[in-house]
Amino acid sequence: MVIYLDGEFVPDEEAKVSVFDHGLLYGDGVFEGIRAYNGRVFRLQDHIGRLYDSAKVIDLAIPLSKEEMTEVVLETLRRNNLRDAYIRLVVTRGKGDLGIDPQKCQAGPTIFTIAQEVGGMYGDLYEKGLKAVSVSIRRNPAEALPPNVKSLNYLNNILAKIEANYKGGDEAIIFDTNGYVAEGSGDNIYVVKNGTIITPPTLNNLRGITRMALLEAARELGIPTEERNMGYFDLYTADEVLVTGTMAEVAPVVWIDGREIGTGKPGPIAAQLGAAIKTKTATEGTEIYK
Ligand code: PXG
Repeated sequence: MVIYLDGEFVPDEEAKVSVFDHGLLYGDGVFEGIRAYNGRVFRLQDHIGRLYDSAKVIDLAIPLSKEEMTEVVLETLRRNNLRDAYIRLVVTRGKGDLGIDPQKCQAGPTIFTIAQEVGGMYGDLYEKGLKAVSVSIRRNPAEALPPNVKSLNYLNNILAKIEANYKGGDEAIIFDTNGYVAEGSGDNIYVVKNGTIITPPTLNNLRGITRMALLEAARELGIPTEERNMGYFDLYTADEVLVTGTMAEVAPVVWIDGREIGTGKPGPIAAQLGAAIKTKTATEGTEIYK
């Protein structure tokens, strides 16, 4: 496997980052998780845009242009001969000292890209449906660390996942500090009620690229969409619940906190949207080999 690291392509065993890197010491950095299907990178410009937005918010100046960063992603795929892959793009504050002050990171950002083959994250659960559990951990409030920043500090999500694991769930449902549904640990969440697909506005969750594609697909299929705050009442009484993400793709949820959702089986709207997203991922995107 060949890794892009700070301007060079190196074998993975040589791709090493300093123990003084603030990405490691403080989670001071940002990242993207991107997928390529059938020789095309899905919504690459949206991912690059989100990376630069995340970096802007944490006042991290990325020393590459968006065009150069796009080429880094494509070239990493080419060097590894990949057509279907998961791509991890990471930008950290770089090497500093043992203080938190980012001004000490004089060397500038560390940038690396890993591309590897990947399977479906939830295995046979796409057919059976996921069990999800509400967790007591709350999503970072926007006034502390906006969930729109895809930062290297994922402890909030990891604590939620740990709690979900202990409670026997395949995924966590995280609420915000106001009691509204926010998202899963690594995916956005939706409720289907009376034919309408409803999802929370993006103040308390990550502005998912798959979320954008799903809402687009729903509109194309004539399925009404609504963005509004929801509580656990909306979850338990839903006809269907689903989650989406670059890794998760479209996954139906059939059980939440002991309650069966709808019929207790994956529903027709989740299936329809799952198929629509599959078509989009298979046919759209930036060509890797031209
Ligand atoms: N919410 C959160 C908190 C995420 O981390 C999503 C939503 C979905 O966004 P996209 O743009 O992918 O549709 C994510 C992204 C993993 C893993 O291993 C998941 C993500 C990122 C990195 C790793 O499950 N999810």
